[in-house]
Amino acid sequence: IGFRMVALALAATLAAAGAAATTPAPAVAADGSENEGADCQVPGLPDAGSLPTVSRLPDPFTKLNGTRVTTKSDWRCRREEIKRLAEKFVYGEKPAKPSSVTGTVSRTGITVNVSHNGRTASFSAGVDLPSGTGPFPAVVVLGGFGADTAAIKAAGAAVITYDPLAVGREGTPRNNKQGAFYTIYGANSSTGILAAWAWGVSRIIDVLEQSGGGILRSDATGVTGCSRYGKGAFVVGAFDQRIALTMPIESGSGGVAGFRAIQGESGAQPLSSAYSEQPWLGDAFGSFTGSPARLPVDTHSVVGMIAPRGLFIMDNPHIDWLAARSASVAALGGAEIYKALGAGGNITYWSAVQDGTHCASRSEWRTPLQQNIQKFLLNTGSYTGSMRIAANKSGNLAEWRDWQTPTLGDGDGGGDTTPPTAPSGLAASGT
Ligand code: MCU
Repeated sequence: IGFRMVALALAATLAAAGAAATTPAPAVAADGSENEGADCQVPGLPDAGSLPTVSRLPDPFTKLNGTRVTTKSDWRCRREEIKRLAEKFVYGEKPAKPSSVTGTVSRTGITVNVSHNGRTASFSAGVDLPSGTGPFPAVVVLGGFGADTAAIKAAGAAVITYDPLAVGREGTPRNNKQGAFYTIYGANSSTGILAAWAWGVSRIIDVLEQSGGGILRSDATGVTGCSRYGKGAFVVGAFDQRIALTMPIESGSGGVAGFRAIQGESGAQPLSSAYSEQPWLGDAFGSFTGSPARLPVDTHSVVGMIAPRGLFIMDNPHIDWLAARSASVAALGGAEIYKALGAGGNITYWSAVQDGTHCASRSEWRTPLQQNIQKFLLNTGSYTGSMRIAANKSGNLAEWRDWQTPTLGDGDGGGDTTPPTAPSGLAASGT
């Protein structure tokens, strides 16, 4: 194809985008940042010892000062509270961008060099481009199994092959954690390896942003992975608002599954097991494995950290250990946050699948996977998310909450008559 054809195709695309006033902006942070609430004034967090027991899902809409979120724009700083609580009690702190991040992007790979406080570390990732002319959106695939990379590429997105273990190793004791993250922040950091993996993906996006975007776009990144890497994909998406599409697969205990619900789900991996099997969760989570009802945040609120961005949760209802019923509770609870933000169509939960093999490639997911990529990474199509919950692992949200979902105004705090002033992006695309 010559330049002229590309130019014509581009012009046609732009014209189509201009004509379709309903075409949503990519669902990323309004300001394009990793964490847009970093400047929020958050009251002091509670101490672990003074947390009340709350047997149902804590109300995600009640702020630390006891008042409730009333407008969509209030969610920005409520999200920041949830982020800090989730760091303090569940995952450990995910530090902000280090003082120096450099690297390269080629058609086959990405290198990342980080230095901070006199310490340096490097890691790399693979790039596998789809056919066609770039620049391409990309899906970061954690680990080497369970993700349908052929379907991702056929949908028009590149695959970034990321080995999380280079950034946060498994098989280490909690007081001697290893990998690039711990080279920078110390082997006795209390941050768990899921947050370390998330930090690594954020540094890859930093490099994409600096690369000029000739090969891979930095404003259209997705993430996926299965099992332990599904736990990782969930945390990656929750902790970086530059991720437009989060797709955890069979993430189980320590992933999407609600911590409170796991306690009563027959056969589900107990929290004590997930905490001790690997240093996935932060060290502070150790005091909650027997009493998750003391946690001020549960995973429905972590789902809410992803809202209103694209979220496609895939689960396997055939293996009890994978805690799919508890994940459905978290997805249903988190979907209430999406609805309140006017983005109910941006979340999909799908556990109604035939094949019971762990991390199998499933034909049922191929089409919705591609539709999610089209909607959130390519900005095309008219996909609307939904709940496809396997009957044998279907949680009942009504049993898990005593709060109602508020009708949030569009305003900046001055009532619901003021139109939103955010430049782009935060605009809910599910309506
Ligand atoms: C679902 O993810 C984990 C699970 O939590 C572990 O108990 C098990 O050992 O491994 C699963 C996994 O990552 O399988 C690939």
